[in-house]
Amino acid sequence: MAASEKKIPVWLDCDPGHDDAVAILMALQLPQIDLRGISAVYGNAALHNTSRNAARCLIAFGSPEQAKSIPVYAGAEKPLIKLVRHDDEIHGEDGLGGVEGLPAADDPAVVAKLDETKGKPAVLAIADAARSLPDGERLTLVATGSMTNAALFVSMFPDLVRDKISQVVIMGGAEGRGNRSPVAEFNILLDPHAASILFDAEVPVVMAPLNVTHTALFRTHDHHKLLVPPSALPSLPETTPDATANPAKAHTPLRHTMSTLLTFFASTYSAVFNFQDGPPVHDALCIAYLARPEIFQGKRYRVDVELQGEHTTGTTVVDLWEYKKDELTEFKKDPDSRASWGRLGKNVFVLEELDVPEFWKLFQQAVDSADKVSPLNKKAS
Ligand SMILES: [Ca+2]
Repeated sequence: MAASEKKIPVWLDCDPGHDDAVAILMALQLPQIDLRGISAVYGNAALHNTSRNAARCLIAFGSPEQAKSIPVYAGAEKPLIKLVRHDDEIHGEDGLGGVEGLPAADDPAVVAKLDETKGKPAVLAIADAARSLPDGERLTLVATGSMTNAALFVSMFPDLVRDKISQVVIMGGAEGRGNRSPVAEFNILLDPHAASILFDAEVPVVMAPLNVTHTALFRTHDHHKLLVPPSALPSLPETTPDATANPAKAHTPLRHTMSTLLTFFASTYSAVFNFQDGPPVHDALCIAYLARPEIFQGKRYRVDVELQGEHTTGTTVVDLWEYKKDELTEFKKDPDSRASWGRLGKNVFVLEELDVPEFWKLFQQAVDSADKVSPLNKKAS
């Protein structure tokens, strides 16, 4: 990226979560991204866990300057209408099960980080971050948990969304498959009403669905490169013996932490979903899409969320065959207008393919960068 190119101002709304943690690391370290703030939402674990986990990841994966300047807010603790649920089975009870080396949830630095923003709702903070940008600049909102905070934000600030939000990039949904029901994906299933509100807001929404996130598997050779970067061991071959059978010692404490994070995630994905080749790092794709959109392919569709199905609540109904095209009057009028992304338009750009090796290059680049600034590495020296 040329020095003259502008970084993309980003707000990350998340529910860390192992894959959210990877997204946080990439958002902090990729040079294309200017992370302005993080908000947490209930989801993979309860809000008091996900908000602390967001602060733990910020402090561990960012530079000391980033840990100081980037705020962390606690957002919604429950869905708009449905009862709250969490996902201990995949992420452990506190949302970051099995991860070694992070600051503890009650570490004074973590507690202090959340005390800074106590009492201010996350949606107001997102609004302030958007408003604070100079004329002509817009904030990108990334949502990698349930869409509750995002739905509240677009409902409360429609003018600001039109004028100061460039797009909302989410991990969630699927074309025809599910992971927490036969056809519903977890983030949408948690709060389908919120997803529906967000999708019909007059702002471009980009969706990274299971169909594409399930291609970004953290495989053995990626694990080897994480443990020992090729720059430290130039002769490391592409295909090495099974890392899980005989793991190399991590080159740095940060790499050890990321290795334990992805190993735990691999074990639950293997146990629950029978993923044998490695866990998919769903949420990280949103950050990769912002940094390098050209490594993705996708298409704009009408997407509705099933709110009342007996077997299908939370399904993202992607109109692949354009059955609804006659109803999409705003899209027909002007497909470049903000209204064409709303209730009467093709409302979601759905990512469908990813250049997976290029994605993992971005991940390794972010880890290389984190290695230089992470306080985890300083503690050990
Ligand atoms: Ca997540």
